Amino acid sequence: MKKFINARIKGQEGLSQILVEHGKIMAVGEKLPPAEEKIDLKGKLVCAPYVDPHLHLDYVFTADMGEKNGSGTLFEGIQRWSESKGNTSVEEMKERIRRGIKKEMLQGVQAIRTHIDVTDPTFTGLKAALEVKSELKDLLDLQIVAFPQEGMYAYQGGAQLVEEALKMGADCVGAIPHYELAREFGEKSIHTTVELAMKYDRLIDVHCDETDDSMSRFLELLNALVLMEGIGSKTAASHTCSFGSADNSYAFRMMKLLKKSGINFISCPTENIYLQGRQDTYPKRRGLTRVKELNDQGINVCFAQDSMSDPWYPLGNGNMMMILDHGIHIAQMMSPEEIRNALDLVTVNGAKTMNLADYGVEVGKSANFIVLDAESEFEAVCERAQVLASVRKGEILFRREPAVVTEATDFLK
Ligand code: 17E
Ligand code: FE2
Repeated sequence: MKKFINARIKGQEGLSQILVEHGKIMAVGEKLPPAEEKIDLKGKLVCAPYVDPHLHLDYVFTADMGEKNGSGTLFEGIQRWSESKGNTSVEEMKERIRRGIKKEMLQGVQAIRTHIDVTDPTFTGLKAALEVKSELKDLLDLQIVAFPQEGMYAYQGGAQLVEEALKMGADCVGAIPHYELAREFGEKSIHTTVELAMKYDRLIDVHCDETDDSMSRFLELLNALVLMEGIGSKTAASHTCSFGSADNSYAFRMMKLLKKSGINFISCPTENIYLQGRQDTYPKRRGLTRVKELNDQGINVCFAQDSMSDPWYPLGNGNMMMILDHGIHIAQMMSPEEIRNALDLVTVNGAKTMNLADYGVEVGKSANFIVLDAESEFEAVCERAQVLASVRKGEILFRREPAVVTEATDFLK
């Protein structure tokens, strides 16, 4: 038995104790029976671990691998990756994937959904990701999307490669309809995605309408199909940038249908504010989907990192608090209630999108949580609080000392 004391659990009043046995939360309360080991959390905010529901782990740290993405657009990013993706091996890929995961985990992430490019008949990325997933199974929930970066149809045999990847063990079906050579092929790829998900009983995560083109409306078809199959909650629409450019008369009608299916949304605020709007002069669009409005409707939305130094985006460090900070600014979500609930966008909402069952600081769940250097949700968000500890199945994955100011003048003490 182990007891964490002085925990300020997010959404609860006062300080709590958390009793852990065999990696599970046995009890949560003000005063619990003694345990052999006691860990003092010193009144800091405790919440369920960060979730990064959209990250391209096969691409991390490849920004310098080939020619630079001079235009800064999604499409040049795809071209640059295509030029250099043959120059790697499973071992090299595994080394980068581990490095990317380590960066995120040191920021309190314990669940990642990664898109792995399967438009590669050698399946280098998929083999590497599956091996790392199995290596880290006790430390991290890692979901793998069979993602056809160069298209299910634009790339010869792409749809077959996606199916093969599912047989090899990928958890989710991916697609990229806005990259297909004509709208009809984009639509066909959405039909194929849903068919494959039904055939192999997998989740769906589509790179959907990652463009400023307001007429890119593959979300409409994806939503309709998963609504009819009753698998909306197992489906995620990633990016959906064009929905931020769509006319209200269209968007308002869609909102009702999106709510009905229970589909999940993943927005990548730093990535899409950087990649989109590139063909605009001024006014320049923000490129994000309608995060605030979707959230207001009770539709599940979460934020993700997407990239760490790849041909699409040169920065990215796995710090979900930074993603959250950008996201709530770009989406204009700063009412007192929105700030109070902001952490949900990088925690529970991501977990819901990933269909994680064992998640949350609750009795019966695995003792997985993080400790933030703050005493309230407001302080955490306002100060971009650091993660002081990450606990997995009751074991400390790391602790971090808060930064200390030295040699302060009297006024600054
Ligand atoms: N590939 C893609 O299609 N879109 C992205 N945002 C990234 C990779 C990072
Ligand atoms: Fe992506």
